[in-house]
Amino acid sequence: VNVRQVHRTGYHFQPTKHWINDPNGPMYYNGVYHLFYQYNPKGAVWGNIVWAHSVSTDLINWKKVEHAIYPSKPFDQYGCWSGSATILPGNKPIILYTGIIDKNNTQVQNYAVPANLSDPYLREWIKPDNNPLIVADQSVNKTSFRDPTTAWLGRDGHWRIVMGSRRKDRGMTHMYRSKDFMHWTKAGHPLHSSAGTGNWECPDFYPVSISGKNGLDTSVMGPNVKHVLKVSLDVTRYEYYTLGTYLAQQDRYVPDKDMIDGWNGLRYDYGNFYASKSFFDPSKNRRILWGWANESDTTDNDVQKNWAGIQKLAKGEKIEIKGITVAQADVDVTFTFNSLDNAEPFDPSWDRYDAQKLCSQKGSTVEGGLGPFGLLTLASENLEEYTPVFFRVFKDQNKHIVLMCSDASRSSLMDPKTHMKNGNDAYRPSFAGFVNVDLKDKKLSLRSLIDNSVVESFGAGGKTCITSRVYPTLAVYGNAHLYAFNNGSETVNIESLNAWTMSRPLQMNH
Ligand code: DQQ
Repeated sequence: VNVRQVHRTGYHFQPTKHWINDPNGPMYYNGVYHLFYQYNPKGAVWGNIVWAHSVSTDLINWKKVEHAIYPSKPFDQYGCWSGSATILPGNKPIILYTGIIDKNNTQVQNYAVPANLSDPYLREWIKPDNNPLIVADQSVNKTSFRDPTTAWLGRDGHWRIVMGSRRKDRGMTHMYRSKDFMHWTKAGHPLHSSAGTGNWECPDFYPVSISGKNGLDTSVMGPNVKHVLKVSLDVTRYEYYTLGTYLAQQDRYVPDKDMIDGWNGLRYDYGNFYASKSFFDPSKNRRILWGWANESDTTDNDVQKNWAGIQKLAKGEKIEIKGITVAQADVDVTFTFNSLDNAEPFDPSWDRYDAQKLCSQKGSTVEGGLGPFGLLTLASENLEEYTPVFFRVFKDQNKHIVLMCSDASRSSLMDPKTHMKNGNDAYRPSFAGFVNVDLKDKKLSLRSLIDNSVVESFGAGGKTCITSRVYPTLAVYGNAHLYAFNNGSETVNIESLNAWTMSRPLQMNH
């Protein structure tokens, strides 16, 4: 076995070889899910970017088909960058993407359409001669003008899209409108902008229901609808989102009062997750989100183990979860505790927004009051390597603050200095987020999807998500261990714990 293959993901989407970055143009069309993605057909570093294409009927088993879009015309000869799909009336998919037209990275917006709508996989895409559709005018920074969104239809019957951009240091989404999808006019103002956030990439703008749990199609508006604007911040490589109101009359998006634009805003995922994009799946009335979990390293049918009864974890205890393949597993655990009295005080000098700093100071072995408790994933026999995912509860005047950490710093014995990524040490921070949860039922749940080099965790039913990429040397395959642990003085109970081995889909023909 090639040693590098031990870190291949089993059930997260990954091409069989070479570089992948942003998910592009995800859509559901006539019973088939399509995922396009930024891909280098020639190597394992960013470059030579094409839109690779895979299809699936269940989002688990994927089949790779021909590259959909690749540089071949003057309007994209230096690169085919990110973009989105829209299904036009008459059930006609269309892709908008960013073309790079010169060595200076000048960006234009192009479209592509399927050559044959009766091919169930839509293998071949055509880039008509009236491209590019949109070229930056004088008011637009033409090297920061990319990643068109899925279009939405206004009440006036005109389509709208936004592109990520900036004016100096102000991040913004330039908006364009069109009656026929072919002729686009720039709106007089951006849909939204925010000072000091730097360039915005991969914007995503969509409605969410405030009265139900179903996802909504992108053009839905109305009284029970709010909107989400998500952007990827080029400077920090973090994404954030706000929830707010789309003022359709003025064509402006206004974040809610308590929302924060920029680094301190809410994130879908507090770990390694970028350039995400969502789409509406009409077959299940849900909105599905794909994100890119960048490599951080250098250049049976499922067995279920159900635990009966309550397990107690006193301070310093850990119990091993056995009977499954823990290097490729889905673990769902609910912790309960009898009291919040032992929670450590939250020092007012700590930065309320810098969860990551707090986790780096208060790691899984630093004893606390209520917590740290959680899971030790991808652990080697003698704990030379492990990736702990855990909670720590603080008291702050009359409320509690819950911190969730996914600490990659002890994940691998590989020397981060000798295994450099782009000239930097391997990226192994202690990812972290605060969990906005009310602890009155004295319960915290944690679910982790462990996939050889991925640890993707959902705190409190997904209120806070953290994805880490880790590359253990000992804790691989059958040599990996999984534990539940507690290093706080307050005893915690495991109210329920379910763990499953995840199989590798039969057709990992990405
Ligand atoms: N990646 C693409 C760009 C996008 C960036 C290029 C985000 O279109 O802005 O591969 O990761």
